[in-house]
Amino acid sequence: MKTALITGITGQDGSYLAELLLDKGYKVYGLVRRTSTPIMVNIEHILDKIELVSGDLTDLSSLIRIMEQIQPDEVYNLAAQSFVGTSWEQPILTGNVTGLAVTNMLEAVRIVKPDARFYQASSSEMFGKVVETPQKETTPFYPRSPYGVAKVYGHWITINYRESFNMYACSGILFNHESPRRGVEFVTRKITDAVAKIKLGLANELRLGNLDAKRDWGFAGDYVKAMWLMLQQDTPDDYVISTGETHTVQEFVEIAFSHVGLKWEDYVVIDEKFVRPAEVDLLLGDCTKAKEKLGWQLDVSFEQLVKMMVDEDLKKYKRIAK
Ligand code: NDP
Ligand code: GDR
Repeated sequence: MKTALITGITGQDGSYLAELLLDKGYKVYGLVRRTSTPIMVNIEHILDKIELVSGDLTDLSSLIRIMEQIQPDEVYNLAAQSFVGTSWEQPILTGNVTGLAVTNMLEAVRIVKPDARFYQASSSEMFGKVVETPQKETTPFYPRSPYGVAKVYGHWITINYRESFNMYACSGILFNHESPRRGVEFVTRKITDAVAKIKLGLANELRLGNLDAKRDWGFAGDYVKAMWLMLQQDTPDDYVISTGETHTVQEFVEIAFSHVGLKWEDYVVIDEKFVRPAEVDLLLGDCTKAKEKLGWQLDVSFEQLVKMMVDEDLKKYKRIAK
């Protein structure tokens, strides 16, 4: 039986990855940080099948202790301050957790279990300002937020440990991926949550920022399969994971509202508060390498994703109303 450690297990991706690894017969450990009120909503249904270990990405001693205890075959580093908007409000924390702490994880692996395979959650935010489209593994980075800058650090330190210490370390450059488990501050879930509330008479408007931004949005359940595949190859490498389609925030809004028979123009209000100091205008990924070398493929389309998220939020609010 293989053993895996997932950091960020309480998040969207951590929960889907834990399910995938359990299905494959892994013993799954999840790193969780201490909070006054633990929020386990994404992993509640698998709590009896996984083991949680207490630590923090910024605390190397806790990571070393955990690595010694678990001796994992695979380490998936998904933990991060992952919200781009917050990265302007907390740039130093974001730099510490999303950037520098990747070195803590790599050091813990190098010191305790150097033959463990390591996955780093890199991001299309590293591409930032449009230099080339579609964006692929060789496209130069031009990050546009403290979050993007921190991810570039995490990306390169992962490559550096691979090259310096011959570690099996991979970086997945994942484009936006969403699901009903997405945090409600991210635009997709913010939209589907509001659409459900409006439909059920629980809200009457949705305040958004830039509707023109374009994103390459996929389904998180499809993307965690690529993480696993990256750690099963003969040699470690970096891969772009994307759908190869781009859509504006407005298109997402249109589909979500029309799915419940409403006109978006009647409810959406533009609020400058949600416009960012610097924007990433266009993300569109070319994942040819992942398709060819990993045999990775998508199952859920953009339209299916939007509808799935709206339907789940509708179900949630109907349940609460009962
Ligand atoms: P989430 O925000 O849903 O999850 C982030 C996780 O990190 C949570 O489990 C959180 O724990 C944990 N975490 C935050 N700070 C610390 C810390 N100091 N120590 C330990 N754990 C911590 O993110 P996603 O699941 O969406 O994304 C997973 C990873 O992939 C992130 O690194 C993200 O930046 C990256 N990524 C995501 C993309 C996407 O579209 N979803 C695209 C590209 C990259 P807690 O519950 O305690 O807050
Ligand atoms: P992003 O995701 O920044 O791409 O990062 P987010 O959903 O926050 O924003 C997407 C786009 O929507 C625009 N937007 C708004 N965004 C939010 N959150 N709220 C709004 O009201 C709003 N109105 C318009 C944004 O300006 C932006 O252009 C996500 C995260 O998961 C990162 O961790 C990950 O690395 C990248 O995707 C790839």
